[in-house]
Amino acid sequence: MFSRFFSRAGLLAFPLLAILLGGCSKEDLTVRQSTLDPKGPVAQVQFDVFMDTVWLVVVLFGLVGGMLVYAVIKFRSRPGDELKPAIVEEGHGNPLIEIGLITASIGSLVFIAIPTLSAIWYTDDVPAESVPLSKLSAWYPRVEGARENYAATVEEQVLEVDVVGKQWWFRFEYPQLGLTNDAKHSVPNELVIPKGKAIRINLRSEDVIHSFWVPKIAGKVDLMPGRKNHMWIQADQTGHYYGQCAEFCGDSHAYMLFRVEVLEPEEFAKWVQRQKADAPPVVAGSKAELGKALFAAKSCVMCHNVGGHFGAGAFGPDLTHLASRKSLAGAWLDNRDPVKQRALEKQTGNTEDSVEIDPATFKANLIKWIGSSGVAHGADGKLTKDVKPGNRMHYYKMFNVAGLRETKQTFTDEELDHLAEYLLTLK
Ligand code: HEC
Ligand SMILES: [Cu+2]
Repeated sequence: MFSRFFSRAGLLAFPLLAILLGGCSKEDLTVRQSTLDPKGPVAQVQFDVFMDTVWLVVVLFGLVGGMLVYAVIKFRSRPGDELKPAIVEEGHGNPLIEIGLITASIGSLVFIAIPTLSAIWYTDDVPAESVPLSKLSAWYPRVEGARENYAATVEEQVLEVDVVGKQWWFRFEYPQLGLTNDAKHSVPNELVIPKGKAIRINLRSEDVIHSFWVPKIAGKVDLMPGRKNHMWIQADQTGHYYGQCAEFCGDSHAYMLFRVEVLEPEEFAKWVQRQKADAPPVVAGSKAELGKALFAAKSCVMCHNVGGHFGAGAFGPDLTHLASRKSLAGAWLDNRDPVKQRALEKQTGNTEDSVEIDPATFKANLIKWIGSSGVAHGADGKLTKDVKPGNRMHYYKMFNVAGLRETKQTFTDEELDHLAEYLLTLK
């Protein structure tokens, strides 16, 4: 009875497998976060090591599987076997085969070890041969007296980016270019880099262990509290790339994403200038002006910096240029029109192509994010669902008049609307 059950289950397994494998279409192999579609030298080297291993394993599988099939056929039971003695003569093995197998195993290990070790050395730090073309003086002219200038002492260095992991978002700083958290010019969630240049990445964490991973460009190295790690990256195609924290780091780990925007070097220089600009003043009498007042009244200022408007907050992401970013809240919410974006990716077959930000989607995301404190808000009074469980904006414990309390805020629909209108002016 059981065997019949299993044979039926076996029959069922085939269509199930077919459905599962249906997910592996060619189109889906070039998805946004695919290590099989390298777009830079580090990812390429990592892909090559992977393929070396795959081919070796294919050969081993063929050899071992072939032997097995051969043995099964050659030594299958035949009529008359029952007359033969049940116990065959004991043997002591074949020394030639044993030595051969040991040598082949060592050979396979060495075959994998050589590319693996050389890849580990290659990916550790910017290789000397990449420095001449990538050092700052080679592509980012030093303009005496300009605000976006860098110090003469670093012109022989490649661009460095400090990546700081926080529960649950990434902060990027460019110390050589003056874009740092201390200078109130840090860049959250979207790393911007110039195309074709090797960049040194310094990794650290302000809380628990995280991991930096942009599958098409490079990965993964951990961000550790109390320890500095480093790696290097280079992207050889412009576009919008998708990254992810790759080390479990708590409740919202799965929502801790980030993006990488790869620009032509001239565009990158312009972007640096824009990052240093203050937010524009709000128009008098506008909804944005009401939103700005709410931003101060609702304690947003305690955690967020808005250059030129408010300057105290450093705990949460810098919002000075929020409205210029394609994603929100650790890149979990996308500020583009999802239908248009998907259509573009289908049309060009390239997930790095990106449509522009869609203001309506952006606004809806802002309202969803700010209002999602898990407490009642708005006219219907229903509990809202958390966009990111346990996130440090809605569940951060801080002192207020009543003692150590979680900062749960309630908002009316109108207040959310005004806050969103204000934030959308922060280009
Ligand atoms: C206790 C500190 C804290 C307070 C107060 C706070 N935030 Fe935040 N905010 C954060 C943190 C931390 C994040 C990042 C959360 C994440 O992505 O996991 C964040 C994220 C955001 C983001 C998304 C930023 C981005 O680049 O993706 C916006 C927008 C935002 N907050 C607006 C507000 C507004 C508006 C208020 C006031 C109603 C507010 N915040 C109050 C800490 C705070
Ligand atoms: Cu993480």
